[in-house]
Order: sequence, then structure tokens, then C-alpha cells
Amino acid sequence: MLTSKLLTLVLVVQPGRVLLGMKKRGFGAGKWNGFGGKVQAGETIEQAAHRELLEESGLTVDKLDKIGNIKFEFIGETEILDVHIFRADSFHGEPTESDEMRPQWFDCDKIPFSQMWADDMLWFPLMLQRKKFLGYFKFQGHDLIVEHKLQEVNEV
Ligand code: 6OG
Repeated sequence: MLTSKLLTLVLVVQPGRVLLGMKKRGFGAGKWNGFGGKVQAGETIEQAAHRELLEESGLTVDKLDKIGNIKFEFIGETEILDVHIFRADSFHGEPTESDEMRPQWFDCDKIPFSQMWADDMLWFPLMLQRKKFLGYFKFQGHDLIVEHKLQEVNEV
């Protein structure tokens, strides 16, 4: 039986650039990604998104826009990752390295997709254009997408 795990992912975007973090340990180590993690018991998805953003990047934001939801299946694994994606266009604080992430700004035309999860190059363009989307990706291992769906929606 497949079970599902709730996760968050936050992209901090400024005109022409996006903040990514190099994941230093755990799931996705060695890849650039937004900031996020598991939703804990007793918190909402949005609370978890704020908490993980602060823990991993040192930043707080007044407002998170819900922009996407992607479900990830890994062949041979029973847990679906149900990732809720947010975008923030302003922030407080200075990006600060944590045990888990090393933050760095990237120009929007120099996003390091070859060092990111393979799905990102498909939905980042939508995210950067403030479009909302729903997706499903089936991975074989951590590098190969064997099936996927991605659709733009009016509301996530
Ligand atoms: P921790 O296990 O560190 O949370 N995540 C993904 N992000 C992208 N862009 N693509 C994927 O494709 C992902 N799978 C998981 C969700 C893991 C973090 O990694 C994100 C969380 O922010 C497979 O607590």
C-alpha cells in the first residue's frame, strides 16, 4: 500500500534572481533546491513552510504564495512525497548557512538545473512566471523520471 508524506518547499524570488540552497545532508544531498521539509504533527502546511525556511535559510517572510503541489513516487518505495510548493517575493534577514543548507542567489537565466532534481527544470519556468501547477512525477532511482504529469491550474 502507498502511504503519503507531507513536505514543504519554498522558493524565495527577487527580480531576476532566485535563492537556492545546497543540501548538505539527508534526502537530496548534493542538490540545489528550495527550502523545506516535513510537516510535523500539530502544525499546518504553511506553518511548516515558514519554520523550515527559517531553520534552513535564516529568512522570515510575511507572505507565502501557494503555487504548486507535486506528488513524487519512487519505484520500489511505498511512500509518496506530497510536496506543497510556495513562493515568497520579499523576505527579512540575511541568507545564512545552516547545518542542512548553504544558500546562494542564482540569476534566473543561470539556474543550475544539472545539479537539481530532474523535475525542477519542468516546473521552475511556471514558478518564475507566477503560474500555479499540479504535478505527478514517477522516478526510477533519484535521477530518472519515467512518467510525469504537469498541469497549470487557477488555484492550488
Ligand atoms: P527533508 O527530507 O530534508 O525534506 N523534495 C524535492 N524537491 C524537488 N525540487 N524535487 C523533488 O523531486 C523533491 N523531493 C523532495 C521537499 C526534503 C525536501 O526536498 C524536497 C523538501 O523540501 C523528487 O526534510
